Amino acid sequence: MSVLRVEDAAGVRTLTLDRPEALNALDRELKEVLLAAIRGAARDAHVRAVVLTGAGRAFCAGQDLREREGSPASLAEELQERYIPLVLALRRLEKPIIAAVNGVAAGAGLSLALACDLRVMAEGATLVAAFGRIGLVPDSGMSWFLPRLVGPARAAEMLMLSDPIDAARAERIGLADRVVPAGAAVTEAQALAARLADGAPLAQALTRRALAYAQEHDLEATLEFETQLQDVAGRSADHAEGLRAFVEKRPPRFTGE
Ligand code: T3D
Repeated sequence: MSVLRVEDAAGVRTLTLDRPEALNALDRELKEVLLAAIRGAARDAHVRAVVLTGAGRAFCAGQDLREREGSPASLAEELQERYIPLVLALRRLEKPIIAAVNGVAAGAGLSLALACDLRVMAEGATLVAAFGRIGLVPDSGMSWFLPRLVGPARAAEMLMLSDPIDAARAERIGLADRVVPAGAAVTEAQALAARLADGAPLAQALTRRALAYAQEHDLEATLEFETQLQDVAGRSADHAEGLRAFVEKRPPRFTGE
């Protein structure tokens, strides 16, 4: 039985972390299977958007602490070999990805949710930094994502206290894009992903690239980068189709070319 469920519908691939008995904690197998699945989604032209979620009552409780306890493996090695490739694969995926935070997201599980473009959160779900509680520092990109989303003071509070953030607060401070009733996070995320899957794939990929670039460059460099990307998008068949559809007053049919 796999620790990851993969389901496709209408251009949306849903990846479900499936170790509910351990709150979908990330053991070595799950990290490796998830990385392969993200790379598979990147290669598959039928996949136009991705939803990441967890089975049972949790999204993901981070590193599997039972696997870690008593293990002689170095944490740095685990990060370099498994967590960093996972976070970079999520960020470099040229397709929109939505985290359906159906339940608690803790430690590296929260990092995975933050690496996604959008987060749909269920009422009753919580976000917990968790690292400090077990004498660790933030990893898997948490100290990069969190201050960019909520500002440095709130990030410091979350990382230093590790208090659970409920869905209402998560929405207020910009960690959740939508809050939905318990049990509805996956269907809401899939509906949102289906809308994204109808968009122009090349434009979405380039938009993701533009946002990532802008996080690290000044306005002048970003204006130049946007111009280069627009040059590419402006030559695409999808842009021509978008213009035709506008003039003909009909919905566009984008192909990704
Ligand atoms: O180590 C490296 O390689 C470096 C990378 C580190 C990255 C990290 O993610 S470090 C942070 C690791 N995660 C945590 O510290 C979170 C640990 N879990 C919790 O704090 C709590 O479980 C939660 C706040 C997530 C949820 O609390 P609650 O009360 O809803 O559930 P629970 O009763 O604590 O857990 C339910 C079961 O899941 C329980 O198993 P049992 O007793 O029913 O057999 C518990 O042991 C298991 N579980 C929860 N989290 C983990 C886990 N099992 C393994 N690993 C976990 N992370």
